[in-house]
Amino acid sequence: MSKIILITGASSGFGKATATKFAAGGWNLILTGRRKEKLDELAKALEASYGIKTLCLTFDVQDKKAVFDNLQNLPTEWQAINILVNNAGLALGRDSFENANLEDWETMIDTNVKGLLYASKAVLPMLIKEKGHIINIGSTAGKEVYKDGNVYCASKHAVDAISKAQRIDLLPYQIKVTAIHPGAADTEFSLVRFKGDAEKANAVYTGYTPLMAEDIADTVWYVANTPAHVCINDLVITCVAQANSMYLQK
Ligand code: NDP
Ligand code: 8X3
Repeated sequence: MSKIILITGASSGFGKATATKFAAGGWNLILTGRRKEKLDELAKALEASYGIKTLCLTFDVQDKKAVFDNLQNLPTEWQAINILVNNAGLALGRDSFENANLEDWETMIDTNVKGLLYASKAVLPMLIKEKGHIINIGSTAGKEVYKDGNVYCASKHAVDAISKAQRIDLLPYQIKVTAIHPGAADTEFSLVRFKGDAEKANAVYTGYTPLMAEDIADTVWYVANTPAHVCINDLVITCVAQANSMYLQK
């Protein structure tokens, strides 16, 4: 029987590439995000190409009720979830502490931290049953704080801490918990961060070869396919031009 992976934030970037990678490997997919058309389009294409099954769920991970209503009322055939990828997330703005926007801060905390907690809690009983795997997408921003990164960095440090906590507290259930921390990757991330300013967003990725979404999908695939007794706990991945959050050679 095909295995099931649930990916939050599957409508673009890492989530979309991960969905494609796992579909090619014969997995059935639960795809979530806010943009229904993007999810439906992806699901249709992957079903046609790989003959797998998909379930698209449209909700905002900031909305606690919506997360639990959707994930705790899955059709029976979708409840045996083997992997949860907590990927939905964003940065908003890149401003110094005194200039940063409070609403941006709240959205980042509500999405990157609270959304990840809600999804993990909602899916946990199913993961326990399957002895499953939680894969949290952190960031190099969760390893070192960089200038004007303040609350985005804090939210990803929280992802790092929550991943460690999950690994400890869920030990009795033999659940694997992996945190993947990517550096700069060319997705819609910077377009969202700079609120649609394509020039600013493109500038983030010029002058070097950044990671691509597929690099992270390959990494998710790798950590998901280790032997049953092996858990990759924590993995930092950058392009060759980047050493960490602060050093990038253009
Ligand atoms: P994208 O902007 O391409 O994708 C983000 C995904 O998250 C989209 O599918 C979006 O779907 C979803 N999402 C955002 N907010 C919400 C929300 N409130 N509710 C539900 N879904 C949401 O960026 P990436 O693929 O790059 O980002 C994926 C993850 O990787 C994020 O957690 C990001 O912080 C992290 N990351 C990114 C790096 C990069 O340089 N690109 C590096 C390190 C980490 P929709 O808009 O349809 O809701
Ligand atoms: C995304 C990478 O460097 O913009 O997490 O923080 S960075």
